[in-house]
Amino acid sequence: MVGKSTKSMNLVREALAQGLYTQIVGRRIVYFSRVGSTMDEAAREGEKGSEEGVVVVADEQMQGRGRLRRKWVSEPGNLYLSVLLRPPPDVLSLLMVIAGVVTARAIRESSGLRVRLKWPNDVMLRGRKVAGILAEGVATQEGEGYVALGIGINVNSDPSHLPELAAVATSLSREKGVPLSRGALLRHILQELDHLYLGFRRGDVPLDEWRGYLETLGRRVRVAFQGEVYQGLAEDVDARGNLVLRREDGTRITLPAGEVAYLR
Ligand code: BT5
Repeated sequence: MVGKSTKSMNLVREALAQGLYTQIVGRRIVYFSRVGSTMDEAAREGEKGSEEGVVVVADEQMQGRGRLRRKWVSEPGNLYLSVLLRPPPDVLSLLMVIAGVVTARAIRESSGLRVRLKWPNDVMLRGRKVAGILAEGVATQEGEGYVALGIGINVNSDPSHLPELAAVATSLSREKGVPLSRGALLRHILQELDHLYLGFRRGDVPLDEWRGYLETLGRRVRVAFQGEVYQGLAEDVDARGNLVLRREDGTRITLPAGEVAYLR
């Protein structure tokens, strides 16, 4: 069952036009034409005890964010959403796996474009970042913790007019050459997320599909993590989504997160 949103708006109306077939994700959709960050709004829903599956979507964010307080440029024309989930504790890295697969599938289904993933959370199209994923969790002793799972996708507005993003960012429409429907993309995201999240609650994680999207594997990389820099071959990911790095001296290290730079 999908609840009705409280305001009328094109993006959500378009997403729901053909029906939304989900059990959890999108039970309720909260829409903002402009918001600080959908992450904060999803967290607000989490704090007030809302059921999981609430989706917060915005046309524009004034304080869109990435990891480590970095900025996520959030102009109108793109898709910004956060989903409130209440998974078991300690699964943030697995939710990143799910969100990566969801994003890759939804982009392909709605545009035909095939993205790759740069471990852990960058969604890449022809070597440039087209989307980002962010999971923020709050654990409580009473077991009422929650996760806000955020996805930002450059759909019709290409942030590469900004000097700092010119070389590294792109949008779906720029790569496709035509404007794309944000509503259709949103619908695919919600349906794929619902499907994979239901599977996840039964213990299924689409690790092999995720591996297949990961452009990072098999490459020589430098990874910055918590003030240290590690260098080596990105050999594999383990069952929790951690990166397995084989260092030049042959030893292996497993990294749960970090900033990857490719080496030649
Ligand atoms: C991410 O962080 O990639 C996660 C981005 C998550 C954004 C969504 S939008 C909906 C929800 N609400 C929020 O406030 N956030 C989530 P990170 O790996 O830290 O990447 C951030 C870096 O990506 C920045 O430092 C820039 O270099 C680059 N960047 C910023 N805006 C971009 C954009 N629109 N497109 C491509 N790259 C961008």
